Amino acid sequence: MTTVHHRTCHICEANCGVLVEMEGRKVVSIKGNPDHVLSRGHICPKATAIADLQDDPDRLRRPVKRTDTGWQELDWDTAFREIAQKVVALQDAGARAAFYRGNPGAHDYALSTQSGYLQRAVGARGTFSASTLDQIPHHYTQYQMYGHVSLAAVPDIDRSQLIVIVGGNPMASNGSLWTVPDFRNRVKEMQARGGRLVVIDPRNTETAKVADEWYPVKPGTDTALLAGILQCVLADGDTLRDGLAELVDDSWAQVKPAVDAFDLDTLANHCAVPADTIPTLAAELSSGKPAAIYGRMGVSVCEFGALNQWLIQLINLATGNLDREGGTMFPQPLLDLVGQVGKGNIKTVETARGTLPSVMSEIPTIAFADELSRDDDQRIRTLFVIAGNPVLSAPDGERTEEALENLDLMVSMDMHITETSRHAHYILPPCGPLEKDHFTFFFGPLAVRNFGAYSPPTLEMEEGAKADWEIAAELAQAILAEKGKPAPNFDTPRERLDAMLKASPAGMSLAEVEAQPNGVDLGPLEPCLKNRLLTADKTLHAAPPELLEELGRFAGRLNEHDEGALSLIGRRHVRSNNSWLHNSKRLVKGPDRCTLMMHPDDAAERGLADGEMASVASRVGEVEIAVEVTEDIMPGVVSIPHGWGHHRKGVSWQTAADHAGVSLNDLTDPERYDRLTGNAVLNGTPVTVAKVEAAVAAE
Ligand SMILES: Nc1nc2c(c(=O)[nH]1)N[C@H]1C(S)=C(S)[C@@H](COP(=O)(O)OP(=O)(O)OC[C@H]3O[C@@H](n4cnc5c(=O)[nH]c(N)nc54)[C@H](O)[C@@H]3O)O[C@H]1N2
Ligand SMILES: Nc1nc2c(c(=O)[nH]1)N[C@H]1C(S)=C(S)[C@@H](COP(=O)(O)OP(=O)(O)OC[C@H]3O[C@@H](n4cnc5c(=O)[nH]c(N)nc54)[C@H](O)[C@@H]3O)O[C@H]1N2
Ligand code: SF4
Ligand SMILES: [Mo]
Repeated sequence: MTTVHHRTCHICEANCGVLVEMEGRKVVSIKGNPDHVLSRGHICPKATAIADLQDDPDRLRRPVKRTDTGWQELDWDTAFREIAQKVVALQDAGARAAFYRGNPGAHDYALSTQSGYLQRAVGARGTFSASTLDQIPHHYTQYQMYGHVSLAAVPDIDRSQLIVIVGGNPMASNGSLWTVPDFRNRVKEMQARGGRLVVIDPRNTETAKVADEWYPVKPGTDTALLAGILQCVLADGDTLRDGLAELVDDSWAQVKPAVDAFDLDTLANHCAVPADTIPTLAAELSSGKPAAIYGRMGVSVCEFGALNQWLIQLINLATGNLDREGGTMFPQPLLDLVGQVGKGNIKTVETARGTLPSVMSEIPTIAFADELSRDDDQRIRTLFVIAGNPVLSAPDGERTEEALENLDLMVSMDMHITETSRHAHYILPPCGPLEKDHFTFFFGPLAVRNFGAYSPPTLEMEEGAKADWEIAAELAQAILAEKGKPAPNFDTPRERLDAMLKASPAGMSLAEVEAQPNGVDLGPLEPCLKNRLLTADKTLHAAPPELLEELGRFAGRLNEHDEGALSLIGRRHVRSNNSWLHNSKRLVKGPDRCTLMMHPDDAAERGLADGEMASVASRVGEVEIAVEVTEDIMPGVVSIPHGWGHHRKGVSWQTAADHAGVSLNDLTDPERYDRLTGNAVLNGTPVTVAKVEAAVAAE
């Protein structure tokens, strides 16, 4: 007898509804849920791999401790007690403690509601996280313009007639800071009503291939394109449409002169797009039909990430598309996170690298290895890594690995012995993915409809297993007990969720939400900016001084070129997820995906043929990798996917190790970062590429 369970897939931001068919504890099938209010039956190949994660024979089931003779299993109480004793002894010795939080934590509402307890018990100051390798420029810009780090405007694709995607690849990523499951069909529907998709990307991506137009752009130069589009949009005057004009502050008057200072040909030259592209895109975006411009990783993880996100907001504003049906709008989800968490902050932090920006109390991860290896009393000696793999995800992985060896105590919450957790003293593994519940916590505020969905655990917890949140809460209690302090009253995640749901405008209880297993649909997005602005004076801050100044700094870069070097960018694939799905046989099957994509002209110049080995070198490292010669990448640019490099000794994911690949981040350079936000620069790394001569290789 099989039973069918409704769930939300927890792997990526699309939050698809799935139907999991079970026979006892065996997964019979995982299918898209056609009745799900947001995903309408869509899933991608990663959803079926949830079964592989659940049943992964390499997954840790009990806490382990690193000893001279290898990893030793412990029971939970012993693990918690030993860790608590060490944490407190280090605290008493005045040792600095820190956290690194990885991406999967953002997909676990329960852990998100509890990990603060653990961080306070450990006394960790500030946090490193995957966010400063990712989306911090968005938070910075949203805070500056709208008054809250999480107040995001997303393209209303279901009613749009034109979407311009700059540096995003939703056909592979399934959308980011834009929860848009079933992207492919939503694009088809837009095209069927006469709408168009335009993609600006150095690579002819999976998204570019379903688009109506693709414009290659030189990595790291989009600011020129965006400033040019804005200049053209404002050429006939900067009058804002009714409804927006009254929301925008006086600084708007400074925008037009700032962008008029640029020469359009110089801008076009800088980003290497054909000269007429800029005015054409500007005209289309301001034609009056509902349209949106959206930018993601390609324009975030670069030197002018915040500047780019600001210009994107300004283009949507200037063309009248902000807060308009079919343009970009601010979701009003079932759980109103924006209304219930603080506005965030923009500060600075002192590090071994000097003063760096600190957005949302983050310490930029570009400084992670430095803070672990500094030689004063501020060196980090206690480190907790929660669902993260910074050895593969942060710039200069080899240096990160060396730095992790300096720690007095490292604890990883992870279900695998990974490139990172193999350096830990203790690894605390969570239960399987089907044993936990799920809520669309951070993604309702980014979704293309006003929505939310809760799913209960599909399976009962295996004997002796714990969810991430329980590990965090119980370890926090053990530390407090070790200090002789009373344990505070912890709300369970479900209690917190219920309270937050009831306090939201929709006002539903968790029980009511749970009664709708296909998700709760509150309808399409609606204009609402007037009531949402959270700046002190409740206006939209069009031209914050820091961003205007940054535009000036960019102007000084206009004629700089890295002579001779190739520009290295990353890429994502629909069957990978950052570093951690390579242990699923069904996801890694087929030809090797960790290749160096290179344009035929660049390959010919170096005597490289398809499949031959090349050595790729940057300022920080060198890797050897097979070349994939393809017209799908523009000349002068090469690409390696990130999240590979599983050849490191002692990892537990055997299938991943058999498909090791190389780590892109052994080449990326932590010296490169966004000056406004501290976010890492992960694309546009200058590299040289040379053929690996067989004779040399054999020596
Ligand atoms: N060059 C380059 N580097 C990049 C990027 C890029 O585009 N280019 N992208 C960046 C981005 S956007 C991100 S978000 C980061 C990601 O960076 P990280 O979050 O540091 O890395 P992940 O690969 O997501 O690793 C997640 C880890 O969590 C574990 N894990 C998975 N699920 C769970 C769970 O439920 N509980 C626990 N406790 N552990 C779990 C996995 O085994 C894995 O070890 O990488 C960044 N790095
Ligand atoms: N299948 C899959 N899905 C994922 C993930 C995954 O690893 N695999 N990761 C998840 C995570 S953590 C995130 S943050 C999202 C990311 O979601 P996206 O941002 O949509 O995904 P990326 O593939 O990083 O897309 C960035 C695009 O920018 C391009 N690019 C690089 N440099 C430049 C540049 O200078 N200018 C321009 N215009 N383009 C540039 C790249 O070629 C690439 O196509 O995806 C999420 N979803
Ligand atoms: S698109 Fe994302 S949420 Fe949807 S099935 Fe794939 S991994 Fe899961
Ligand atoms: Mo990410």
